[in-house]
Amino acid sequence: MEQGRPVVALETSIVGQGLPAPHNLRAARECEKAIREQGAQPASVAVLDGRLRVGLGDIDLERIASGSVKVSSRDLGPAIARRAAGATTVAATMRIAAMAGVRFMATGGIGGIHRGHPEDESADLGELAQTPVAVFCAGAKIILDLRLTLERLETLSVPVLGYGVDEFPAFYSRRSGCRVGARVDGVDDCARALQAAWDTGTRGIVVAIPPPAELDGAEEVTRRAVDETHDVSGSDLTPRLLARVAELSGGRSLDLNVDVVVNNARVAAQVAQAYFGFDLT
Ligand code: PSU
Ligand code: MN
Repeated sequence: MEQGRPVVALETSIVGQGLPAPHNLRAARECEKAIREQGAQPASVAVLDGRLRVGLGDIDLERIASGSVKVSSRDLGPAIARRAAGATTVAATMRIAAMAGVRFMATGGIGGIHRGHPEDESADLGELAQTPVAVFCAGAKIILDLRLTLERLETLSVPVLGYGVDEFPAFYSRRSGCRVGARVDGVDDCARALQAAWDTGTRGIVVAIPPPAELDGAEEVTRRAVDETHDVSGSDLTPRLLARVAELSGGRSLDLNVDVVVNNARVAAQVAQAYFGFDLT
């Protein structure tokens, strides 16, 4: 940051809980590489040894991969106090990134409101309402109720920018049937929209990027996974659903998942470069 290089934060709940080995570490390493290739600085975020960490080494990533607790915003205090190895969700990563002055982060998909369980709403949405970080993602997985999730983001006044698209992507699919709030075309247009939004009091922003490839039958597989996890609640639900989608798709969802996250990381780095290239006075 001192050198004026744009920093892109990465969440680690995808490494600790979202993806199984070896896909989890591959996703983390390839995201970091993609960000570096754009001339930006990756900073994976976690809670380790009682400290908030912005920027991890490979050994740290391996610790997260080999056994960590899922840490959302409200879990930060207990995780620090207990010196837990904490893998941060989008919400916790945003909070920590903002504390370090980092405004860009990438992930696969944001959390949201669960299908058939509108009372189960990810803390990612509330964090977006209050923390000034742009979250680059492929929308949200169709394990969620995308329509309700977007309604909630509108209520919370969180901009949802479609990156070259009018439709909100559904992670494994370019189509969701739901419109984004506004469309941006290309790196400069996106960077200007972010700057103008932050200048006018906006805090969190969702930049929704269509996936580079699609998973056939994603909707069907998701329906089954949702049906089979009715007994699961709380923070276990998202990891359980993701694991079941992976099983039911014969592992096809996993490689695509890595490609999606890496693509989002690359776009985040490109937009961060453009943003820091502007005359910010
Ligand atoms: N969506 C994915 N993969 C993930 C997650 C979401 O496709 O790994 C993770 C992110 O870290 C997100 C979290 O912030 O799940 C949301 O969990 P919850 O619904 O418990 O807030
Ligand atoms: Mn939840």
